[in-house]
Amino acid sequence: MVKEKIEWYHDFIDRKYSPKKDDLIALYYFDKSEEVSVDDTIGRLASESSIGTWTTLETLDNRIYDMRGRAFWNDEHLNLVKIAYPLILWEQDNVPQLMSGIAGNIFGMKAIKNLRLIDATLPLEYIKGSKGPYMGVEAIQKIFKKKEGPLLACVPKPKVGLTVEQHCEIAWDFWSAGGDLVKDDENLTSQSFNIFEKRVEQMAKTRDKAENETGEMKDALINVTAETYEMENRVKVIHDHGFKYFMVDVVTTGFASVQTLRNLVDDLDMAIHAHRAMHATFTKHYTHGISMYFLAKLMRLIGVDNIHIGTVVGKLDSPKEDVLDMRDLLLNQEISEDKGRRLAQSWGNLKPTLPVASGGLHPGVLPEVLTVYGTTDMILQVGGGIHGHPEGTYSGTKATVQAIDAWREGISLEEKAKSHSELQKALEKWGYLKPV
Ligand code: CAP
Ligand code: MG
Repeated sequence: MVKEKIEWYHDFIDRKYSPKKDDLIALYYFDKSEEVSVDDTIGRLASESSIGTWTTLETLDNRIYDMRGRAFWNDEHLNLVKIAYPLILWEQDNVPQLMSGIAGNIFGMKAIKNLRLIDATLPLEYIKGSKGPYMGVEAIQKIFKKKEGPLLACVPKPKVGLTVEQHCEIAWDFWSAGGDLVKDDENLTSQSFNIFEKRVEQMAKTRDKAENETGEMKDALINVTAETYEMENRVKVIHDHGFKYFMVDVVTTGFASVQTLRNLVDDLDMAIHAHRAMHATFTKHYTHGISMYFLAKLMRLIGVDNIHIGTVVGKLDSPKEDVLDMRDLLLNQEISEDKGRRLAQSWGNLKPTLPVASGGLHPGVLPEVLTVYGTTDMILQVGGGIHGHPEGTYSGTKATVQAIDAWREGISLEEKAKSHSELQKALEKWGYLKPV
């Protein structure tokens, strides 16, 4: 008796295949288990992420066979593989569905010890179905009426625990000293000590007062993170109080929620600030998980207007090359391939997303951050580095603005500090410290 073929993983390898313009191409790093070969591994990846399962099927026909993913390139030394997927596999404007394929079951396969989704080229035909940012970089002019950035944001600290009154006092000090955006912390939502609706109401009054006093436009990144219907309600509350921005924790709430919120903003004429809390659970180790780069790509695709991408010098992990790659990904329309780090990407008509540098910043490191970023199309967020100033939030904000001015004027912080006591005091406390 001839033994029937049990599995068909090698059908998913085709090194002669040249991808079509409309194929979606994913780039993975993998560590295989000892029992399988490289081809067994990449075949499994292409199979389980597209049409296959562990065995041959009597239900397969030629039409479906043609829809399979094809591992068409791999590098045995670097453990990299590229897989091409026909467009028909993917539903446009459905990021959860995309991730259930290219970042789904394959991560759990016994044959694969480690797996990292580094990037995927999303074909224009696929991108066409997505909205992209509603405002993005345009928020600088549209909301704040400024010619150029950076915008300055500040998160009241302690992270949680402040009452609405304390929160708004801090907001007042920050706004009146020259700041643009008061940001909620990622774990501040609507707790007993600081109820969401009350915060929004008081913040709106404080904003109006600050706008009158300074003649500048002020806004806030109030956190709507919650159950999805509740988030929709919260966005509407924020909108009804005249804010142009809201914030959401995009990883903890999930892709579907972010898409739902994005669908609201065209009518509300609002921008979305994406906080990435929890991303490091799957982005931090380079041999496993999903890259922050690809997460940032998905967020521009869905259409957040701002997203945190790191500081290089601050308290949270953010290697310079990663930050610069993400800056370019968010701000440019055409991205070229860099072997093993990123794939080519065209963004078509999708607007750019504003990158946000945040985490452990203070006046002494701001010029370096601005120089690394090399653009004013960005947001600087400073929390502890403002409220930890020896004279408090008002002077801390002044010192921060002075540090940014010094960078603009091309003079050193010491030079600027000679005539600006707030900056002088900030430098006395922190110097050029890079927090760990
Ligand atoms: C920064 C921050 C932000 C992080 C997020 C915090 O506060 O509010 O959430 O920057 O990280 O809670 O740590 P500080 P990332 O300014 O006081 O450090 O930007 O890397 O996503
Ligand atoms: Mg925070």
